[in-house]
Amino acid sequence: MTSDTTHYRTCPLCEATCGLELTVRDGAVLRVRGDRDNTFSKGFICPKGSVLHKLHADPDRLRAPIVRRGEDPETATWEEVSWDEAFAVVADGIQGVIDRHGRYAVGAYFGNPSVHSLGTVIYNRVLIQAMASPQMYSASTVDQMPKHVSSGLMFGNPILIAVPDIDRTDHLLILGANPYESNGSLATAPDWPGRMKAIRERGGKIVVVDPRHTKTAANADEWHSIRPGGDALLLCAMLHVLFAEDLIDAGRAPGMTTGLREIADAVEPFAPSVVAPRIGIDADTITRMARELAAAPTAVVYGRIGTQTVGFGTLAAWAVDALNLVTGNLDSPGGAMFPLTPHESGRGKGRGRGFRIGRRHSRVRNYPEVRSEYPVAGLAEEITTPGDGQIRAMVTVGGNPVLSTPHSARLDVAMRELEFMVSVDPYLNETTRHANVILPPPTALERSEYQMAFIGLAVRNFAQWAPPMFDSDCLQEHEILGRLSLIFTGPDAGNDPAVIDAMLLDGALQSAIDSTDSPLADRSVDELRAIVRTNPSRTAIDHILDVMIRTGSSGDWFGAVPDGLSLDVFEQNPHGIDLGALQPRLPEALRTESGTIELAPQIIVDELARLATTLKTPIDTDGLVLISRRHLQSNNSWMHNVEALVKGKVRCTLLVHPTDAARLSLVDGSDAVIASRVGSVTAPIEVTDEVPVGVVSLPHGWGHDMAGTVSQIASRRPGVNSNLLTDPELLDPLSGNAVLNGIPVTVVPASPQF
Ligand SMILES: Nc1nc2c(c(=O)[nH]1)N[C@H]1C(S)=C(S)[C@@H](COP(=O)(O)OP(=O)(O)OC[C@H]3O[C@@H](n4cnc5c(=O)[nH]c(N)nc54)[C@H](O)[C@@H]3O)O[C@H]1N2
Ligand SMILES: Nc1nc2c(c(=O)[nH]1)N[C@H]1C(S)=C(S)[C@@H](COP(=O)(O)OP(=O)(O)OC[C@H]3O[C@@H](n4cnc5c(=O)[nH]c(N)nc54)[C@H](O)[C@@H]3O)O[C@H]1N2
Ligand code: SF4
Ligand SMILES: [Mo]
Repeated sequence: MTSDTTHYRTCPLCEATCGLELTVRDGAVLRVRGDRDNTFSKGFICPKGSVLHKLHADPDRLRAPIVRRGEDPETATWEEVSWDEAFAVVADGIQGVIDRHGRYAVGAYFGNPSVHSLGTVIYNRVLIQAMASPQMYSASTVDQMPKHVSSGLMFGNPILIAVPDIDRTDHLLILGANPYESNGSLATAPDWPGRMKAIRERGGKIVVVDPRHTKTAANADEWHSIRPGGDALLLCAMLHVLFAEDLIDAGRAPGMTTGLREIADAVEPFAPSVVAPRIGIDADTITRMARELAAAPTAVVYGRIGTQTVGFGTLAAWAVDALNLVTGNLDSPGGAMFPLTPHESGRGKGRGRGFRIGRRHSRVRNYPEVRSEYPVAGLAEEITTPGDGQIRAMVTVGGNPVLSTPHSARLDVAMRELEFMVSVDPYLNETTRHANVILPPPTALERSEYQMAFIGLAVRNFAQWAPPMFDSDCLQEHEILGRLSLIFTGPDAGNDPAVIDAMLLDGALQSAIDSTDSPLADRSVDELRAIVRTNPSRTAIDHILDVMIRTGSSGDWFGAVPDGLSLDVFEQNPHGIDLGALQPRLPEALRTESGTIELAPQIIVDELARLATTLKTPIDTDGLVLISRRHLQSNNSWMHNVEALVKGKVRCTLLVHPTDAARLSLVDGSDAVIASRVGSVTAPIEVTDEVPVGVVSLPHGWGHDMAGTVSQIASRRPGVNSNLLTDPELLDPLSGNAVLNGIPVTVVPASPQF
């Protein structure tokens, strides 16, 4: 007789952090359901979460390190090796490149899942430090970098991001986000649909700005189709209305804010009547949107990827917070608020060193550094352009830039030129086929789960931790990164990553002991380390997390605070711990030099002037532009190998408006060639009035027909890679973020229609 066991943990696949209930029988997961008792998600789950165990069981997933034999990634064979052998090959390869070309010749790319795994969130930093190379890249520059820059400039801290308090707001203005499919981003909330419904049920209003009539738009009170790339203009016009009509109410913020007057002047050129013809939303509507925002008891503007992956992305990200501020809704319930996690202290003096970009510049294109990274759109040319500092080796961690970054055909070719590459990844895919060695991490069921990055973006203060459910054949991801770090530190560092674990653990303890008014002032690192390590089943990463939580905002401070939190308390609360609604955190959380919210940093004022100059160019609404889209059953590029998620109707289609279809002789269901400045793809047409005239849409993350990859299911429905069309020379200059929306394209039938 076998008995089922039940396990609770957080789904790590997207930002929503849903609680899952997994039933295990005979060592295998029988069923995954939403955990009804989860204090945050209350049973919500999406189709991806319910197949988490299928990723675990996927026969194509790597379970041991593999080493490539053969030069050509399309025809190479791969050999399974032991972990020690794999690291020996990596050490040789990396050391060789460093000896020949210096350490700046080694670059790294960190992808999206590396932000969803506790091991990588903490140990990526160690690896980056050990590499000591300026050639750092990540998925941030095809995603949210504009928001980091605007937060950095305004609040002094690029990771202090204001999230919409959707559970308490009366008025939600959403731009460039489609949480009905994405389940939300930079606004962690399980069950966005349910929370949006609740806004309307309590008499609130939802307005959506999106070129496409998305499912989110269909569930709102109003939808306004905007021309791709138009959000900065729209938001500046709304600011213009508020200043012109004297509707400014800085709420809690007036004494904390500088730069209001400068912004009043800087938005002067953006009258709704001037902006309207450029964005496709009429002047009266713009004016009404601004007035309604000001009049609502509480209101919040929320802008996401559609507003940020465009040429004025940072300005749009800034304008979102500026509107929240000048309507009295920043740091205020029902507005945009700053989460407080249990793993950070939450204390602060309310000022700091501020935030800078451009402390150095990239080698080939002179792009400014942002958060110690360069734009991934420029990665290929850093590999192919000869000269000092040319990238000759790469490390990739949880990323698939050959599908996910602009003009990816060029990166695919560039990666062939590398002298060495190592990837930390569970799949042999479009990117990792270029690696010499692939080091697979454990699955989400084989590691501790704590969504460190995303609980810091949650619309409620909440956290959940769970231990591994299964043993792994793989090293834990922090051990993999630890050993990679030691390779960069040099042969003398040995190969036992326990040295790094101890350094991080002792460092965390020491800084807690040294913190102002620390209840631990008379305790020693040795004593506390011994306490943390008493539980033998926990890994090094759990020990570090335990210290962060015990000495964090709700911690037990090793007994000094009764009823405080520790990992033990999390273990006793498998459905997660609710820490209440978001609370005002300003001015303490500010890190600007002035100790104020800096509404008008010079960089922003200059960028507003640059935006104003676009008002003088002739209006060009001819031609087609391409935008991206997400589907509930995809997750960027890497979950198309699960049958349950890809079966049914083909999803990688080009959406075209009936008028454009008729004009261009495009027939629903037939193939068309879509071409941009940099490339072309052939995809099936889907005629729909979901997209407006002049706009076409392809999803990203497809194109699984490259030779040399292993994905039996994905390769049967490969789709096409939309990033063969995106242009690497189109960037948001302040953040280096790629432009992924509003790409000029032409579309013609694949075979002429007569
Ligand atoms: N199912 C699923 N969920 C996911 C992901 C996934 O791939 N699949 N990916 C995850 C990741 S990594 C992220 S970052 C998040 C992203 O989450 P979201 O930001 O919600 O992303 P999208 O669903 O792509 O929605 C972006 C919307 O912007 C619109 N848009 C395009 N151009 C413009 C423009 O110029 N202005 C405006 N106002 N709108 C525009 C698009 O039509 C689209 O509806 O989703 C996460 N969740
Ligand atoms: N045109 C267009 N392009 C886009 C977007 C768009 O909207 N339009 N969206 C962009 C956005 S928001 C993002 S975030 C990027 C994503 O870009 P990337 O992060 O580069 O790509 P992913 O598809 O998320 O690839 C994830 C990789 O991580 C691996 N992986 C999965 N789980 C783990 C794990 O636990 N550990 C490790 N080490 N690896 C793991 C997978 O096998 C896969 O190789 O794509 C961007 N590209
Ligand atoms: S919405 Fe996101 S976190 Fe929730 S089950 Fe789906 S993939 Fe997982
Ligand atoms: Mo993303």
